[in-house]
Amino acid sequence: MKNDIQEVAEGVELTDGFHLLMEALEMNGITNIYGLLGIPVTEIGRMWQARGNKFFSFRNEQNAGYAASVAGYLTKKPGVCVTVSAPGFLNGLTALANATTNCFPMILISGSSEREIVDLQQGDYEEMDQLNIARPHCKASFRINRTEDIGVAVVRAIRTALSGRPGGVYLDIPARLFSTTMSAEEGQKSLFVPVDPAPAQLPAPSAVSRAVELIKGAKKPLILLGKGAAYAQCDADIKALIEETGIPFTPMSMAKGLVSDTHPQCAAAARSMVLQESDVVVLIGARLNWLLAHGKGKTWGGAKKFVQIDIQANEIDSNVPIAAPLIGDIESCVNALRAGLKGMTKPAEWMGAIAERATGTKAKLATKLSTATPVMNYFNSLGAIRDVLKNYPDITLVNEGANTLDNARMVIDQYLPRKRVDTGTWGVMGIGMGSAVAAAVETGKPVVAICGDSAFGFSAMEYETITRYNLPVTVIIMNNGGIYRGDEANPEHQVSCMIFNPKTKYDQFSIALGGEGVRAETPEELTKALEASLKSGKPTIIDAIIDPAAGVESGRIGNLNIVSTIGKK
Ligand code: FYN
Ligand code: ADP
Ligand code: MG
Repeated sequence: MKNDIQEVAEGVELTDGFHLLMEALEMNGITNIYGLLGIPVTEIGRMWQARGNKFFSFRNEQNAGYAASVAGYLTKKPGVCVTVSAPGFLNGLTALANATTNCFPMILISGSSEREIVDLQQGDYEEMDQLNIARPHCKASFRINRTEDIGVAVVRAIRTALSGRPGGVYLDIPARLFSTTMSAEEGQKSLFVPVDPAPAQLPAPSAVSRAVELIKGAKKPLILLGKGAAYAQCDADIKALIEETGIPFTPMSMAKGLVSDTHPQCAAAARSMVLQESDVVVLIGARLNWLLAHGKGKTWGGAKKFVQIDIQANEIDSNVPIAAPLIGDIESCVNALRAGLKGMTKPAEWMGAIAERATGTKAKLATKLSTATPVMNYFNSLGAIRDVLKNYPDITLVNEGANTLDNARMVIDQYLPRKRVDTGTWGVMGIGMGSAVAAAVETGKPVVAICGDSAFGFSAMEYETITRYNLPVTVIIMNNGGIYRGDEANPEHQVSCMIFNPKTKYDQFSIALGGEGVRAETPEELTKALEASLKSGKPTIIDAIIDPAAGVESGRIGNLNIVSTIGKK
């Protein structure tokens, strides 16, 4: 980019902050940036594209940030999001915090106001002390003050995001730095690529033997796969551990498909039984947080011992005592276990009992999926979707909502690793369109997003981002006209706080934004619309009309929905 580099009288070729930042990112293999441009980062977008890279320009930074975090999860390289200062930064920060919570590697780069004005609170354009605001919400918050530090800062951000437990990093760049110049030759020398930014971490042999003994002595062992295991990209090793030991496994939501949901050892359809009855549970990249009832209580039934594989040492004992912690990277730990467990007797009887329960549950569900109703419910609509998606195992499924999420997780099988992106550790709504963009961009394959009508609303305008980039994304909106349900009565002279305008037509919304739009009122219409959309590869919204009375308050986590103890006054 010779044009952008100024020549000065002395004849020293100069570079500036913009160029050094872009070169540092390129040198480290970053080709896609997700973001939203404006003062002071606008130039980055144009120049990044002119250099032959991709800049995906969003309508709200939160969604660009979700896209970057999902790119990080899918590729094991930090996803990069660029925003303007103050409000843009704050929007992006939500996604950075979500990335950190989910252990997704991501770097948020925001332009900021000048230090001398911010620090004296003199009132700059979009003034905000971004560096300190970001700090508690990510793994590290760095500011670059000198052009010669851009290279080291980018490397530090990458290593921090990727090493140990992955997560988010904030990189603060005061506006003036972007145009500050230095010698191009010196600048070039300041850039580098980190050696081994996510090093293997081997478990101690004594820790391995402890875990091996515990597993060998189990009568009813269980392997629980989390999204950390999916992220680790050692899919074949995990499958081998499962098959060599004959231990049943059950996946957490985003680990579905890491080993196929249709694998004979998959215990997902006997979930409550295996959590309760197992005696030794091997957690692989899954935390005993709220999603697992903190490892205790009636979900977990009688006494049991845990083996926990995690890279983060202080995750151990965070909720219940862990009998055999295995600290290290998942690939090394899984292979160490495989070596120690070679020739182990397979728990055939236990596996048989689970298979029997799973067959029964699946048969029960099958009846629900095929029941004809005047208006679609969650089961017959999702059943229709499931039957189509069976033929497209390599699409990425994005899923958000309450009932939509819980029922789709139960009904729709995943066959391949990292093909399901959902609301994650926080159970956050609004990840839909950002995740869909990233999944389409990073995998180069089609995406189907199944969203509740409420959940879709959080990122709906990014549907224009999808049509603008002509991404092969089908959005199925499970339209029941409200949050949880769409049939709540209006209080006198008011509109209920739980419902939406029943005249909303999401298929028309799609057409208005340059996509295809189809309304589906029956499972047959839904099947036809989804098949056509996957065939066409065009951005499409299918407005799936669901019975307003079909939903359940808070889906399957109604127990978390606090209600007044004294009732209505
Ligand atoms: C699973 N199941 C099946 C199958 N797979 N039945 C038949 N066939 C198949 N293939 C059964 C399984 O045995 C369970 O029944 C039930 O379906 C649900 O399975 P799931 O989803 O694995 O288990 P559960 O208990 O719902 O999981 C707990 C959870 C999960 C907390 C991990 O609910 C979750 O990830 N929730 C996120 C919720 C969220 O973020 N919501 C946002 C809400 S927003 P049983 O064995 O009978 O239990 C604001 O409201
Ligand atoms: P889920 O929600 O699917 O249960 P979590 O996000 O709770 O999964 O847990 C993921 C866990 O995986 C985190 O504790 C994280 O430290 C761990 N983890 C992520 N990547 C690796 C890795 N490569 N090796 C070991 N542990 C990892
Ligand atoms: Mg709804």
